[in-house]
Amino acid sequence: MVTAYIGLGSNLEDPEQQIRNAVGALKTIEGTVMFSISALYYSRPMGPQDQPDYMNAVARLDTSLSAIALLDALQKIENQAGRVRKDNRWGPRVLDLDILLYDNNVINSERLVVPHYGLKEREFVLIPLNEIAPELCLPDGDSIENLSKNIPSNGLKFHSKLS
Ligand code: A4P
Ligand code: MG
Repeated sequence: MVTAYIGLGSNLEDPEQQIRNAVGALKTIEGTVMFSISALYYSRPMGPQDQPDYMNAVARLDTSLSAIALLDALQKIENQAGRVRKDNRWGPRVLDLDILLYDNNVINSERLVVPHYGLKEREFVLIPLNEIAPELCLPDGDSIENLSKNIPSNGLKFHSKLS
């Protein structure tokens, strides 16, 4: 089994419900168990500002799937939530599921870059990740606890517990 961390985000069509539904769907991925889930956080949009605030959370999954098979499963869940991929970078979305970490693996393929390229700069990833895995280190040795301590909170707000 491999430990993977997944970033969940939504800012359209009842984001809280979208994240709750996605958590339910993550639990049904074959060969996978959800070990833990952070609280739900409100965050200011990164990227274009003319879009609603986001809800974000981070889940820890233990999985026997390869990284690509896990990505396929996540994209299926995004599609089932009605996600339509548009060209506007960082635009609003019903559901975004990103693989943040896949054990200590470094992956640089056409479809998959792990650790996720924005992990170290995003308070809405680091703070929920630190909530569930403060002891975690990235493949380059950086500690999640240090990264999350040093990131400006940018208005990130606890919303509610998910579990
Ligand atoms: N891909 C490569 N690596 C990964 C990975 N580690 N996990 C590829 C998931 N997918 C990965 O993704 C585009 C392609 O990235 C996929 O087909 C996959 O093969 P996408 O989900 O279709 O597009 P995207 O998410 O719009 O692109 P991008 O650039 O990854 O967006 P981001 O960086 O995820 O940003 N503000 C707040 N507050 N909270 C948010 O959650 N999210 C975004 C999206 C913008 N602003 C936000 C938030
Ligand atoms: Mg994405």
